[in-house]
Amino acid sequence: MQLLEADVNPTEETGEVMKDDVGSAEKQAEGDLFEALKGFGYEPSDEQVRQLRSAVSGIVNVKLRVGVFGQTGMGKSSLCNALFGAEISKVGHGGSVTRQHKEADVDLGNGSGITLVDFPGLGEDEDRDEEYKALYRQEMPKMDLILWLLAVNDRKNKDDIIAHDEIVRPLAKANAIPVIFVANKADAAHPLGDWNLENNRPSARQQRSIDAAVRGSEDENGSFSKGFVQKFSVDASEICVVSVDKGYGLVRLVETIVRSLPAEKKFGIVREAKRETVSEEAKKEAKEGLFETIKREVTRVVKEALPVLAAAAAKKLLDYGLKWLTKKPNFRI
Ligand SMILES: Nc1nc2c(ncn2[C@@H]2O[C@H](COP(=O)(O)OP(=O)(O)OP(=O)(O)O)[C@@H](O)[C@H]2O)c(=O)[nH]1
Ligand SMILES: [Mg+2]
Repeated sequence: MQLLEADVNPTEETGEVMKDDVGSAEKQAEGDLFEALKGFGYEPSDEQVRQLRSAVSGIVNVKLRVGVFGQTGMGKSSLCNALFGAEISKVGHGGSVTRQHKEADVDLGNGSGITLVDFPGLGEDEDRDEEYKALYRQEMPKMDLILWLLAVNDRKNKDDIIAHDEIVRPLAKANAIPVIFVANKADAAHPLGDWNLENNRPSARQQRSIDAAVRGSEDENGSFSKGFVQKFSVDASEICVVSVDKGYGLVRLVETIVRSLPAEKKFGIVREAKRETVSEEAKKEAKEGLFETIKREVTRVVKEALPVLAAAAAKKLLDYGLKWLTKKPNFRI
């Protein structure tokens, strides 16, 4: 029988083979992969087994580092809580709580999980700006993703623009790190108290203020005030409007994050994000990313493997239910 690559659809629903031994996820994955290869009549050599083992370990133990930038009070801590259920640092009640860069791990065992890194904003304490810039230069290139917190009701972005133009944009570009702007506090957009409670979204009037903050606005004399799009020279599609308080826009934010990450990292976010923030679309994209990654690794190690064999092995592996990758009981993508 000839297998065509087009026949292998990674997102097709398949039979469920759930295995309960969450702790030995890596062993399980390995076993499944070898079994899958053997199933197609391929017997990997000892060296290939060793390399596949290390490839599987890399995939299973993917651990993302997420850098969270933003001025004090923009909602960095609140967002991390809302997305990952993790304390990056204490949520502030007036004044700055984040005095230095902090790390918080959401670790689900086996060294997997996510590391959230809190970067203090410039301008908070001018004596420390140079110190903070040095910290950005040193730590930022280690990140897999940058989330940049802004607030739609705060258009004084001078210090953020400096940090972005001088340091973050060039380093992000050089290291291919996606930067996603999160325009928070949609519920606090003008006019205050106008939130559409019925549909949990901004009212039409608030939406106009939000659009002005994001895309810029012209006053009656024709003078233009820049929005985030012009200030940070980004496309409006790279800006996610949210209200962490209201749980608004988080699903779209997770979709945007997943879309922006390379194939091998997409799954790391979907696995760690709270379930209510992960859409079917995000899961599908993460699963496809996983499929591509396994296929790529099998092809790299088993050089003589035909693409159809690699694809079939990857598909077979995904068929096992992915429990070894999710490490969350009852979690399915
Ligand atoms: N109205 C409104 N307030 C919010 C929202 N998200 C966060 N806040 C409030 O903004 C304040 C600051 O939030 P934090 O999450 O502590 O902000 P932070 O960026 O971590 O601040 P630092 O730790 O000081 O750098 C808190 O009082 C939050 O409750 C939101 O979506 N809407
Ligand atoms: Mg904080």
